[in-house]
Amino acid sequence: MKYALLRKMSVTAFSGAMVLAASVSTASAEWKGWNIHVAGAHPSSFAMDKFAELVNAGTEGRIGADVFHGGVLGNQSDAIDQLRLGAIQFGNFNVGPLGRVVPATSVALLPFVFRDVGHMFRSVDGPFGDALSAAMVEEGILPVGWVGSGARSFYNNVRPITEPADLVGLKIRTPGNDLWVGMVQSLGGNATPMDFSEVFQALKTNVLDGGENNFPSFVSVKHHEVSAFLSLTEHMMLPECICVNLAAYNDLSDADQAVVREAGRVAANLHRELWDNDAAAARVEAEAAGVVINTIPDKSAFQAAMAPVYDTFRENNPELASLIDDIQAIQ
Ligand code: GTR
Repeated sequence: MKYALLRKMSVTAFSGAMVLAASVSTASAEWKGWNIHVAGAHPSSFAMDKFAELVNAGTEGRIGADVFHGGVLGNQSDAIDQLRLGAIQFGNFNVGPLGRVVPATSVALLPFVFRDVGHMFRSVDGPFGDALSAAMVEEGILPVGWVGSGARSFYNNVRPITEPADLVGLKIRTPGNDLWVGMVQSLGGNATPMDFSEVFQALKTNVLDGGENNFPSFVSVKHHEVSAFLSLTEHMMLPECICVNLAAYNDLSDADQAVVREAGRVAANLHRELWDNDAAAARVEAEAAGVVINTIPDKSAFQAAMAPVYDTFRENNPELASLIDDIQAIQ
């Protein structure tokens, strides 16, 4: 699917939102916010708090936004459903779990689809991000701020990973998305989909050998305390977004809609500003706890081993295949 078409979808969806906004209610609305990360210990948590703070102040109480940290409102997949149904009004999601309802977002989950974090930001801040936003709006999810989440790498309790063969037979946790499972399987790993909240205990009791994540997430939920090796495969650089229930947004006045969009922009910027320092500090903390970290200077063997994931994706989603080419063409 080409950007032009998706852009058109976006404009249509947004103009629909504008028409609905004509019937404005001034009653105060309670907005529940879902955050998977623990309070005060992850850039996403600070960004979500900032979003709620700005929405509350800017709407002068017409919205009462409250963030529920630590995934207490449910796992990510359920939270996405709840947001679409309007049981919660905002949340921060990553493209992986979103892929179940918005297949276009799974393009950003393909291993090594972004060359580096800068390439990911240029993609998400440009037409590719617009395309994802438009596809999400079609499903009742309005992104108001896109952020990054560094790079994800494998960690485990058996051996350092230096080549794909090192993953053979390891029981590796994945979030819920078939692409993630396929990626681990392409490396010979035993992929085990599991909710984020269950991974710590599963690592501790050796139900899992390992998982994969970025430094802030690895450390904020203490996986570094129950993992021996972290290998910098940096196989995924996932965009994440602060999202709002489209219907709740449509119920707002034009002025309050502007407050929500601006809060999303500021909160996303805060997340981007905090990320690098937080990731560096988390890495230091992991090393101090004894996690042995190894780099992988040449990742081409991993890229080659994961190539079948692309073939399967293109076969299953022919209408999305051009988005892969479009990302790869971005300099
Ligand atoms: C984190 C991400 C979460 C969630 C989690 C996981 O890095 O921010 O949205 O996807 O990883 O592994 O489940």
